[in-house]
Amino acid sequence: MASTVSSEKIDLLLYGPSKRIVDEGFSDQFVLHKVESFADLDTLDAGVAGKIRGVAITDSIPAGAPMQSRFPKLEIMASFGVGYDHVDSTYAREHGIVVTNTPDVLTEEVADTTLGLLIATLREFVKADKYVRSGLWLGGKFPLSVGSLRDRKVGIVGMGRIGQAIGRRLDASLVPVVYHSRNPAAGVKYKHYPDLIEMAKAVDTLIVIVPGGASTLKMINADVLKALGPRGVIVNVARGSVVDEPALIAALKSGAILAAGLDVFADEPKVPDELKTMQNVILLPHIGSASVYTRNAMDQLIVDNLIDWFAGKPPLTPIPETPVKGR
Ligand code: A2R
Repeated sequence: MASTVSSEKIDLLLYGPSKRIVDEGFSDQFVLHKVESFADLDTLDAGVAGKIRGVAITDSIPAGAPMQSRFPKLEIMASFGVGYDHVDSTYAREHGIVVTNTPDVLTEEVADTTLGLLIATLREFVKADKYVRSGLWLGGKFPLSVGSLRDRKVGIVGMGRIGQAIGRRLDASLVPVVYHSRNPAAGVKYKHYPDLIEMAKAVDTLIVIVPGGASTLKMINADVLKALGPRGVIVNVARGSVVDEPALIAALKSGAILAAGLDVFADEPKVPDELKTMQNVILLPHIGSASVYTRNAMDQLIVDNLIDWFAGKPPLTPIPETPVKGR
C-alpha cells in the first residue's frame, strides 16, 4: 500500500543542548536527529541534512545562513526564547522558512526577575547578605542604602509584553513610569517618549527590555547615561548588545551614574573584570526566565509549534518577519 501523508516520517533536528521536554515531546511520526552546537553540525550526515524539515533550536545558538543553508528541505525553525537575534530571520524569510519563538510564557517570570534585580540593586541586598554571612553584623548595623524605590521615576526602554508586565509591578509599588519605544504602545497609559535622551533626562532609573539586533545596538550609550545623571540606575534584562558596555563601566566608575543591575552582557558568559570588582553593580548570569517552571513552558512551546506545523496547522507563535502563508 502507498503510504499516506500522515504516516510519512518527518525528520527533525534538535539543535542545541538536550531538553527532556523536547527530547520526549514527539511521536513516532518524527525521526529525531541531535546536534549540540554549531561546530557539531559538521558531524551530521549529508543524507540526513537533506531530509531535515524542522529544527528545534533549544538555546540561543547561531542559526544564521551558514546553519540554515545546510538544510534544503527546511520548512520551520522553532526557537527557544522570546528574543531571536541568534536567528537570521531575513535569510529564513527569503528561503520560505518559518521561524517561531516562545513569547508570553516567559513574560511574567522576566518581569518578576526585573523587579527583584531593581530592588536588590537599590537596596544593596547582595552586600547585605555578605554582611550577615561574614559576621560583620555582630559589630554593628548595616549602613542605610543610598538607593530606594520610594523616590524614583522609572523609564522603561521597550514597552512590549515584558515592558508592560514590569509596568504593572511598578504600578503596584506606586512608582511613576514612563517609556521609550519607536511607536506609542497601543492601550498603554504611561507617557511615551519618542526620544530616548529626553526620557533619560526626565527619569533617574532605566529598565531596558527591547529586542537585541542592529536597531538597538548600543542604544544605551554615554549620552544616555549622562542624561540619566548621578542618581541614575540602569537595569538591563534585554541583551548585552543594547548597552555600550565600556561606556557603562566608565559611567559607573566616575559616578556619572549611581548603580546597575545587569542580567545580560555584551560577550556573555564572559563578564568584564572591572564590573566584577565594582560594589555598585549586581551581576546575574542571564537568568531572566530561568526557572524550571518557565523553562518547561518555553520548551513545550517549541514542541507545540513544530507539532502544529506538521499537522498542517499554523504555528502558534510565528515571528513577524517570517509570515506563514497558506494556512
Ligand atoms: O519600537 P517599537 O514601537 O517596535 O516597540 C518595541 C520596542 N523596540 C524598540 N524601542 C526602541 N528602539 C528600537 N530600535 C526598538 N525595537 C523594538 O521593544 C516594543 O515596545 C518592545 C518589544 O516588545 P515585544 O516585541 O513585545 O517583546 P517582549 O516580549 O517584551 O520581549 C522583549 C525582549 C526580547 O526580544 C528579548 O531580547 C528580551 O526581551 O528578553
